[in-house]
Amino acid sequence: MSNPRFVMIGGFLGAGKTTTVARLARHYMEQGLSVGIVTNDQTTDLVDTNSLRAQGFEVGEVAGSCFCCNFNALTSTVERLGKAERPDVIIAEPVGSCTDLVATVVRPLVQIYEQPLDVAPYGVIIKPSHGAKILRNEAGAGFSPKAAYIFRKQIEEADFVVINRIDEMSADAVNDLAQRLEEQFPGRPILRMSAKSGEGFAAFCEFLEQRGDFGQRLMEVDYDIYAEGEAELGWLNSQIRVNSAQPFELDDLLLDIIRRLQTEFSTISAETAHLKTIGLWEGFYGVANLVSSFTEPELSLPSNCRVSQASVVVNARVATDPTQLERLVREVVDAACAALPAESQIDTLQCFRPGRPVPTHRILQDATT
Ligand SMILES: Nc1nc2c(ncn2[C@@H]2O[C@H](COP(=O)(O)OP(=O)(O)O)[C@@H](O)[C@H]2O)c(=O)[nH]1
Ligand SMILES: [Mg+2]
Repeated sequence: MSNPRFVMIGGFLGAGKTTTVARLARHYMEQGLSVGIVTNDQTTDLVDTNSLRAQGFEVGEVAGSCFCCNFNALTSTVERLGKAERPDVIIAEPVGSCTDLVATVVRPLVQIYEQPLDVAPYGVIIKPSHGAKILRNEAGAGFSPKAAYIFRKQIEEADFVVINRIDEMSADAVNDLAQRLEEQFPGRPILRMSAKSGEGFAAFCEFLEQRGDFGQRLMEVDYDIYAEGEAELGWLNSQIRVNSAQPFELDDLLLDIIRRLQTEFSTISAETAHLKTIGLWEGFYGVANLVSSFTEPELSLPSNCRVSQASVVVNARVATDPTQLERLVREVVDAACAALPAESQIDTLQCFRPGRPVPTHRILQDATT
């Protein structure tokens, strides 16, 4: 039997990684392959894990630190995937604020990990609303120069780059972005895709099938800038129980929470990297997202369901102080539930700035050099 294919999909917060992971998992399963997914976050209660599980995928989660800083948690989670035997394909989604993943995850998997994996080329997905500003060197682009540094490092180490969300863009805007990528990061193949509509997805899958000299780019990373860039974001995960005497539209509540948060953050001029929420009730689920301060909230996966109870998970990555972030999320959840009217009970809430990344391994040389 051949070794499991390991596909890691990188990209900044809100770029479209989870949407791509779900589409890719479905694509492999339609070919009769078994698939296991590994999600990752700085803490527990991750919307992505809930959403991918609700969609019926087998998901292992590394929570509490990123793949790079807890490499052994990644490999032990990979080993727990699959029932009787290892899955044919393992798809991994790292934390969106991580970089240096080739040195800290890809090479250690190839060179140190004792269970052989067939590691696919590493693709990095770009959210145009975020990437275009940074690549145009616009003032104030990408939260801060340090966060923009992380975005640039993500592209620098990629085997290939994917411009996502082309369904929303003019051909000129896509070409402009591609040209800037080519000029600033020469030599990386650039794909154009909509993870949502599926346009360009076949070419993406084809690229992932390639074998060759991937994961070879040597990259300097200033861990001080990287750590400070990550720490500029307030990070919040929370799980809430909602109960109402009268049935309510679950999707309306999810969108209302996101809309109210967007308003609060814009009032205090705090830039949003990604807000996401999932509502779950007896096999039904809905997901709402906001991927920047300058776009509209959207219902990414509608539940189309009226409920009187739900479990709601909220994840926020916003350039603001964690104390303020926690206060605003608590107020917004209260207000959105009171408006139904429904009672809300926050069961868990973690809010912090990500700590300095300290990778378990950092291999700067390819095995062949
Ligand atoms: N219009 C459009 N929206 C997308 C596309 N890919 C992802 N999204 C939306 O962008 C938001 C963030 O996507 P997600 O996959 O969670 O990003 P991640 O943070 O990188 O995992 C969700 O609302 C998705 O529905 C796309 O190709 N086009
Ligand atoms: Mg995700």
